[in-house]
Order: sequence, then structure tokens, then C-alpha cells
Amino acid sequence: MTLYNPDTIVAISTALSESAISILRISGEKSFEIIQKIFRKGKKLEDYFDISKQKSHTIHFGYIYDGDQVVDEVLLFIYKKPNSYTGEDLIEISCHGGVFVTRKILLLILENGARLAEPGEFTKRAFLNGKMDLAQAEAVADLIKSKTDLAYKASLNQLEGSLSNFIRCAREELIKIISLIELELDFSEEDLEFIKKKDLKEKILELKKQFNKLLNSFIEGKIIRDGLNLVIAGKPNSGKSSLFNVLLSSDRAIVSDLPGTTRDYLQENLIINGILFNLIDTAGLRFTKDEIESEGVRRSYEKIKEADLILFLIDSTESISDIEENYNYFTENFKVENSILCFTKTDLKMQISFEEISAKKGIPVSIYNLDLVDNLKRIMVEKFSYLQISQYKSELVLTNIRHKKCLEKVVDSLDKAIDSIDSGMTGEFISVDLRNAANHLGEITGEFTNDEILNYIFSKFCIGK
Ligand SMILES: Nc1nc2c(ncn2[C@@H]2O[C@H](COP(=O)(O)OP(=O)(O)O)[C@@H](O)[C@H]2O)c(=O)[nH]1
Ligand SMILES: [Mg+2]
Repeated sequence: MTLYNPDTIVAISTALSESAISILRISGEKSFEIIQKIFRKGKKLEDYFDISKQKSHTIHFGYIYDGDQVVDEVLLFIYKKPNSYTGEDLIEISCHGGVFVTRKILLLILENGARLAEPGEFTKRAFLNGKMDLAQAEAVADLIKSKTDLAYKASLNQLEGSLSNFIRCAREELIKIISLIELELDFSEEDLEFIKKKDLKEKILELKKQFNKLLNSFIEGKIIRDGLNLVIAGKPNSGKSSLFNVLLSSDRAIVSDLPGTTRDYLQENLIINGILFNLIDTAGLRFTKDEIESEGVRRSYEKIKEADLILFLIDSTESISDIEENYNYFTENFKVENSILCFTKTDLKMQISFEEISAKKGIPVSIYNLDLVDNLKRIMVEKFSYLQISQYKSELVLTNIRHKKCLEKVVDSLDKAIDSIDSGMTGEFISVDLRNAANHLGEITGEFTNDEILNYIFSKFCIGK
């Protein structure tokens, strides 16, 4: 395996746009040597400054040179191995912001012997040098991408090692059990029993319970990380696009009294009480001969299938028979747990009373009544009350699909071990299943890994991280 690449790598670590400062990062064996060639302490080329003689974690003012031309005034941050983010000799150059200057310095460093870093390559090196485990490295990517306080807290929690510690402890526990079984095998002729089969099974069941609890947190974790898909559905003209706009406080979707205006779906982010909603406005649900609109309707149904929460709208100004028909459609096709029934346009002449609306477990909504809109928002959050920040403290949640897949394999192996115990198999068989479980646990933290897994994980990072 050629996991470790000794090249010296460089990247711009800040966003490339007009900004006050930018930061370039360079890491690897030749970092000091390369920067030595283009950095001077003063305005004269002779103002030589020996980088390798400086202490780690020091900052130095100076100039970047291209030949005998000054390119920029910069600050140099020096980190000596192993005390850097990557564990290698590392320099950060803080230069004036803007695309042009930053690019020019990047080119100079490339010309002097570094190579452009791949996405996530700095963090990959941090992992390979034992600065963090794989679950923590993945948390770095999530932290950068987090859009809400909840997502930020969950990824920070993971970065600080909460998941890793849990996995490590569980794995140690498993290995302890395995060693008892294997010890017994060594003494098999003497017929010694180091652990009773009944106790063994109990210990495995206890571990399995903990893993299942973590697995069950995945849906919550996914919503914390990626947000909650909220689809607004209902017949054309029921007021979907209007509600979408009011919830977002913008005129994002086109509103019209012509049915069938929204032909595709629109998606925008909305954060309420720290919960991220991916709000989706759909084309109406109806049979239509218009080809484009019917494609829109098909996409509406697709979005409804993927939804975590559905706002189903019924126009309360429609005839009572239409309202009943709509209501029946709703009760036959939607589940109470993940939908909210809204009767819209209650500022107009309604064909259904407020009492009947609440008897149908619906809520009144009008885009011209902000109290009703706030009430809807409150109910949207309430549906997911278990996500409220006050309840989410340091409770461990699983947010990463890779971790979920590994844990499922762990539970599967534990089930096999239990089967082996129940059917009276010998210790050899039980220990093989338990070893598999321990290995799958190790995959989460990266104790067992390969190039393919690492490339997959780090390719999703941004360059410069
Ligand atoms: N008075 C009133 N009109 C509304 C309300 N919601 C929507 N409308 C009107 O109903 C028509 C259809 O709305 P639209 O949002 O385009 O419905 P969609 O087809 O479901 O997206 C438009 O003329 C809107 O102005 C409401 O709460 N009150
Ligand atoms: Mg619309």
C-alpha cells in the first residue's frame, strides 16, 4: 500500500474572492526549503532569514520575492513537525487578499518545487500521522459544511472525539471478550472455562443494544446534518407558492391565480429554532394533458416520497364537496406523523368553519395573517421536538452514512456470534464473528483502512483543508 505521499503540497486555504487577507498553506519535507527561496525579512534581497533555524509556532513579517521583485508583504507562520496540523513541517503564509496576489504566490511556490494539494490532502496527512482518527477527520469536513447550530454542534462533538471514544471503548470491550475465548482455546485440553457461555451472550447482547441505539439516532443525525426535507403539496392554486414565499419572507416562487404556474419544483433553505428545513415548492397534484406540467406533477410525487415532512394544503374557499374530496385524498395517502394539514386562504370567504378545520386535525393558514404563519412554523418545529437544542446536548448521534454501514456490519457479526453460541458451536467460531465485528468497528475510526476508502472520504473535502 502506498498510503503516504512524501511530496510537499501547497494550496490556498481561504476562499478565492476579494478579501482583506488570504492564507496559503504548504506542508511536507521541503516546505521550509521552498519558502526559503522566495521569502526575505527585509526589502533587500540580502536580508536572508533562515526559516529552519526558527522556533516552531512563531510568526514572522517579511516579503515574498519573485526573482528580485517584491510580490507582497506577508506574515509567515512556522510550524515544525510533529507539532502542526498535518504532523509535517508546515508554513502558512498570510498575504493580502484578492485573487491575483494569492494566485501569484501560489504559482511561485509551485515553480519552486511544491505540488498542488488534492482535496482534503492536509487532513488526510493529519490522519496518516496520527493527529486524528478517521471519524474526526470526517467531522472536519462536516464542520466546514455545517449550516446550523445543531449541525455545527454535532460535528464539533465528533471532532472532539465523542464518537471515536465510544467506538474505541466498545472495541476494547470486544477484544477483551475475544481474548477470554481464545485463552480458553489454548487450554482446551484442560477443559477450563474462562467465561460462561451465558455471560458471554449477555455481554454481546449489551454491546449490540448500544450499537442499535446509535444506529437509531441516524435519522435524527441525518436531519441535523443535511436538514429536513419539507415538501409543500396540494392541488394547483391551493396557495403552495404563496406559502413558500411567506415562510421564506421572499418572492422566490411565482404566484398566480392561473392553476399550473409552478411546473418544476423549487428548493430553498429555511432555519427555524436552529433546525434546517429544505423547503420544496412543488407543481400541483392533478391530472393534466400539458406535457411540461405533467412532468412537474411526476416530480411532485417523487419529492413527496423523499419528504421528511409534508405540508398538505387545502383551499378553504373551494366548495365543500371539493374540500371533502381533497381531505379524503389526504387521509388515504399521508401519515399523521410526518404531515401537517393546512386549510389556506382563511382571510377570504371560507366554505369550511374553523371548528370543522380543527375537527379534521387541520390548521388554518393565511399568508395575510402572520400569527397563523407563526403558528404553522411552531407546529413544524414541534413535529421534530426531539431535535430541539435544549434536548440535544452531548447525546451521541450518528450523522455519517459510512459509519452507519460499518455499524450495521458490526451488529450483523454480533448476531452471527449469538447464533453460534445458541447452536452450541465451539469458541473458534464465536471468536471469528467477534473479530469481524471488532474489525468493522475499527473501520469507523480508521484503524483498518485502505487507499480506496481514504480517497473516497477525502475527495469530498475542499482543496486547502
Ligand atoms: N387572499 C388570499 N389569497 C391567497 C392566499 N394564498 C394564496 N392566495 C392566492 O391564490 C392564488 C394561487 O396561489 P399560488 O401560491 O400560486 O398557488 P399554487 O398553485 O398552489 O402555488 C394566487 O392568486 C394567490 O395570490 C391567502 O392566504 N389569502
Ligand atoms: Mg405554485
